[in-house]
Amino acid sequence: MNGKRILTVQDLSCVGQCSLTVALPVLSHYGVEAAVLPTAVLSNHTMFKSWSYLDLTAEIPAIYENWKKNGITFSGFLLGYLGKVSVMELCKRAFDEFSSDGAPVIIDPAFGDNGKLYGGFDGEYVAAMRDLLKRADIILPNLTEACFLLDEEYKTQYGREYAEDIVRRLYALTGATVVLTGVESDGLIGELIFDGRNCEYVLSEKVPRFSHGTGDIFAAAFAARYLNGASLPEACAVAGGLVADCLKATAPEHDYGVQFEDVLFSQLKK
Ligand code: PXL
Repeated sequence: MNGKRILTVQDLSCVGQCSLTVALPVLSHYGVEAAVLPTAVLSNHTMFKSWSYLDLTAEIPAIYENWKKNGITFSGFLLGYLGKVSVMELCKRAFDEFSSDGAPVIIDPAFGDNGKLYGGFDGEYVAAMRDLLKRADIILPNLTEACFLLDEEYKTQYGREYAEDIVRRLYALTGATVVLTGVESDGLIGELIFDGRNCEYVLSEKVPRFSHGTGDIFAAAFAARYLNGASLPEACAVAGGLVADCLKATAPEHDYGVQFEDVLFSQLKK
């Protein structure tokens, strides 16, 4: 173990195989110590018919006060579903106060999919996220989030020119390296990386299935591999491969997340 400790900031959905319930096992499995800042506790994620929501913003200053007293710092940050604008301001404080040298800030905007915002989010949330992303080193939007961030029309049919224009504009907006996820090209699916100089695609076979939580799995595996020294394309390939394997392993009738557990377990046995 090389001693990397990442702080992941996202909600705890008690049921739903998303956010912290996937980030924790995946980060650990791929070799980094996972520390958490839970932003909210939900009964289940917001793709279910109903959900309860306990906002934890009020607790965060006390958590920070004690991290300060205990001299705690982090070698990286991974932000996912934050839930409230108030949490975003506190995230900026965390970057200022708890970064060890060179700690990358990786942000998945995690506010929408399939052309729509998740339940409970609106234009104000998107605007605040636009601002927060300026603090990131790497951002991991899907195409839906990219379009909301850029006020761009969401398309399901597009060419490489459209995707490359999107990543260039996101880079101009945020100054962060852009890893656009769920990009489809030539019948394949994967990521388009833009680091301010070159566009690079990391594509593989498309598993013909959609599921919630795949973005969270991708982000956790990507962040862990990147923090442990993988290049951006290598981290994308590992994370994208994991998502594909999880989709394949998920029973057809299982409709709220991916059954990633057997996939991780079988990797351990190798
Ligand atoms: O997987 C993204 C996500 C995370 N957390 C909550 C969600 C969702 C997607 O719907 O509702 C609470």
